[in-house]
Amino acid sequence: MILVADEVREANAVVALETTLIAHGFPTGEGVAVGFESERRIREAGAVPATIGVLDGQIRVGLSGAELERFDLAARKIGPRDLAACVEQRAIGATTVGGTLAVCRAVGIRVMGTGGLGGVHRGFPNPPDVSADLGELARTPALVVSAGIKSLLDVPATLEVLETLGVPVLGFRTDDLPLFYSAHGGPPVPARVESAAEGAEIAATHWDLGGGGLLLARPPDTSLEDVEPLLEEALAAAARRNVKGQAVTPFVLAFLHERSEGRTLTANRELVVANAGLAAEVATALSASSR
Ligand code: PSU
Ligand code: MN
Repeated sequence: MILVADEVREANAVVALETTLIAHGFPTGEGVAVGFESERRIREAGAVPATIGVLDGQIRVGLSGAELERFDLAARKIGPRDLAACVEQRAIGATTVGGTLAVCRAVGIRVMGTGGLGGVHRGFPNPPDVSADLGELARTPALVVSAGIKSLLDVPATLEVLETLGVPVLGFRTDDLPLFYSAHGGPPVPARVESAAEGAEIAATHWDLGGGGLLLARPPDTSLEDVEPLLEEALAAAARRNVKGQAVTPFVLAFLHERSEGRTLTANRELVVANAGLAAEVATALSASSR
C-alpha cells in the first residue's frame, strides 16, 4: 500500500514534501516547478527529497519527475482522514501537511518542509474549522519547517492550540513568529534557535522524551508587509461565494496571487524552496548526530 522509492529507503537524511501545495497552492505549472526546485534545493544540501502523494492506488514516498507532474492535474486534497479512501478509489491524491505527516509516521521520516502550516481559521467557532495539520503534527515525531502559520488564519489562536497539543515551536533566528508572507509580526516564539543543528538537537531530545512533532519557523527572505488588506478582501470574497472547508485555502492563495500581480506568488515560491533547504540541513544534522 505504501511504496517507498529505493533512493529514499537507502538515504540517511530524508526530507518529506507535500503535494497539496503543488496541486492547489499555485497556478497550473507553477506548483510543479516549485516541487522540482524544492527537491533540487534538498539535494544541494546533501539530503534526499521524498515527495509524498497517492497515485494508482498506492501511497508513494519519493516520486519521479513524470510522477510529480501528474499532481498538476485535478488531484484530490488529501488530509489524514482522506488517505484510505483515496488509495481504495485509486484517485490522484495530493497530501496536505497533515496527510504527508501521517505517511511520515507510517514510514519513519523525521523531517518535512512546507510553506505554511494550517491552523485555526479566523472567526472560530464560526466556522469551527481547524486544520488537521495540527492534530497530525502533535502525534507524529517529525520536525516541520515552515514560514510559520499561514496568515490567512488566526495565528495567535493556532499558536495556543499548538501549546495545548504539546508541539514545540522554534523560531529560526527570530524571536517572533513569521507570518508566512511577512518575516515578522507574529506572537513571540516559545524558543529561538540559531542553527539547523540546534533545531535537530532539540528535536532529538523532544523525541527521547516521547514527544511528537515540532515546528521550526523560518522567516521568509522576501517580506511583504502590506498583504493584510488583500487577505481580508480574499476572505470576504470566499465568504460571499460560500467557499468552505478544504476549498478556502486554495481559493485565498489564488485570489492573492492574482490580485497582488504575482508578488505573493514569488514570495510563496521562494519561501517554500528556502524551507525545503533548511529542512535538508536539519535532516543531515540529525543523521550526523549519533542520537
Ligand atoms: N503552504 C503553502 N501552500 C499551500 C499549503 C501550505 O505555501 O497550499 C497547504 C498545505 O498543504 C496545508 C494546507 O496542509 O494548505 C492546509 O489546508 P487546510 O487549511 O484546508 O487544512
Ligand atoms: Mn479546514
